[in-house]
Amino acid sequence: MFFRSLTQSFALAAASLILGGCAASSAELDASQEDVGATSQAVTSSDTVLGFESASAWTITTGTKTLVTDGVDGGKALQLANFSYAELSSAPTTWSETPADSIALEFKAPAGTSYGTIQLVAHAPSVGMYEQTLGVVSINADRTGDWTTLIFPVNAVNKTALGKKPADLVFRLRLTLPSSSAGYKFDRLHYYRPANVQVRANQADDYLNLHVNGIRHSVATWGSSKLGQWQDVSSWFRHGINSARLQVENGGGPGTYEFEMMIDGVIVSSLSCAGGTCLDKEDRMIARVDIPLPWIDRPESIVKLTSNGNGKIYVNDEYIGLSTPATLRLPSGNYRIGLGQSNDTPGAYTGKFFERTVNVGTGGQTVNLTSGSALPTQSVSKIAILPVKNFETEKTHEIAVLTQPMIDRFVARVDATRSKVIKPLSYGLTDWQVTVLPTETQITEVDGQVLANAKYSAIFSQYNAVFMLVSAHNVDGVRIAGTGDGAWASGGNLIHYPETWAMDAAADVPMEGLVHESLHLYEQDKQSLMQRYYGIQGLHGAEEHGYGTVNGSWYSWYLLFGRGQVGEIFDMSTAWVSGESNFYPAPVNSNVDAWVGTFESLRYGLDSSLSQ
Ligand SMILES: [Ca+2]
Ligand SMILES: [Ca+2]
Ligand SMILES: [Zn+2]
Repeated sequence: MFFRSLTQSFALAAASLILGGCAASSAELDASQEDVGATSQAVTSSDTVLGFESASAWTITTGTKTLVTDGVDGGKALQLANFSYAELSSAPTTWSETPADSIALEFKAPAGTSYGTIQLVAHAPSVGMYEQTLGVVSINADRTGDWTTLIFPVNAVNKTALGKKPADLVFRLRLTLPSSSAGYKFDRLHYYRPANVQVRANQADDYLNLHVNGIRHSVATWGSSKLGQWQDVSSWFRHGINSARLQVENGGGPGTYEFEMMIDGVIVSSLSCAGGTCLDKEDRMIARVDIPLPWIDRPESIVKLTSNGNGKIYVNDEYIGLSTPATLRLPSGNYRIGLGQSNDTPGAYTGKFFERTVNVGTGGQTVNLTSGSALPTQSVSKIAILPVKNFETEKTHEIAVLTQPMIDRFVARVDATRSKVIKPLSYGLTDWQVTVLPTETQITEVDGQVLANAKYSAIFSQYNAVFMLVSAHNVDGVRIAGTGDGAWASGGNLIHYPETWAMDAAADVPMEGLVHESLHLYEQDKQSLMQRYYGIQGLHGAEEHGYGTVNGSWYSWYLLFGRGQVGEIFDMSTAWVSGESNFYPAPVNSNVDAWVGTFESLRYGLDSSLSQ
């Protein structure tokens, strides 16, 4: 195809020059190559002309013409500067490709270019095409700062003429643009044919995702009805060369996958764990494979994201590793684009979240993510506090006795934890509605179960979670050995919490232990309801992700984990060995394979069936 033949012909030209003993730099090679081409053939190769690989393949009426390396393919693009109206004409060429209904030109204007028009004209007298205007495309500031695709229609008459493959084909670009010393760039004039991309997973054990240009898409999960089905995923891809990375994560038990990708009916990738290419481990990424893709044509738009005050960008509930202001190129389609803004000063956390539903078309658009109000609370989880007056542990059978001051302190600190940590950590998207249940007289722990009593059988249909408060002191106020040193979360709906962890600070101080256990509820919820991977070791994965030296408290880790902003790379999965401490040395924030954490679960609340 065009892309490949261009590279080959260019490489051959460069090699012949080196044989001739020319010790030129790469910049000089281009000029020399043009001389060779100009003397040896009257018709310049269409790869050279249409690929803008040679400055001499195009002539200009005015302005400054430079060959630059900021191109979209073939290594070079043509840059034109210092003109306000100019006509850029190609050397006569022959174009052997079968015509399509439109022709695309890749174009890049300096950021902020406020107006302009680009007209494409084709001229080939041998087939009766005389100065045929194919179309005019307008430029505005939204459509600047990155490459954009200008599309010109080819009518039936011109299509027939071009189909005769004339040897005297000349293209002219008539440019009306603000005079710029930075210049405008042109590359890859080509027939535009939107591609159809499909994927299929025959096996997914457990989460098989395709990350396209840094945005995660689920192909299939264990047991999903998508297994074995071809899915049209054309809308995941933007124009040009896409970065596509297959990632498979294994929750438990065996882990494997089988994946195929097809472009326009041709299989371009067929991958599986065969041959031991999967990491045979649980609770981590077991495969990460970059899939090299050919150039494809797809509708897309430059999308400039701005905000009043910067913030972290989310696409469809997933952090994408970027902050505003940012310029993205997104495939056409509908997106929920979010922005998280926060003050992360310890003890004074704040957080708010903005979101816009954006219909991405073609060309360019600017979206101010803070133009509306921050989102109100999205989910309120119903929490019951169950104080247990007399608690008999399985271990010692001694009775731990809870006092009213213990209950009061816990209730106050639950509220401080809610308002000062959980709410800002979720960017204000989640809240708790807390009910203090009548104090239970006595609970005896049986097989670790604390709510086995029949009277509690319906409690989880009324509350999303129960925080059970138990004492660690006997009736005389003496600490019972071996109790009160730990809290635990189970089943995504129960936290067992010791009074000792409430009595260690004032009533208005959040409880770090409760933040931890609450995040366990959210991650358990996320795993079971949302079928999502939330990172190596989940909430306990701080060290595995390089956060081994958090100063003073784990709050900074909890903020990242709760907001889905923990950077994970495949190397962390290979480095981490369960039960050992050869953890990843430092956090990773660039070239991240997956941003993990429990943002979605916090946003939508515990057990969505109850909280909506
Ligand atoms: Ca090029
Ligand atoms: Ca598995
Ligand atoms: Zn834990």
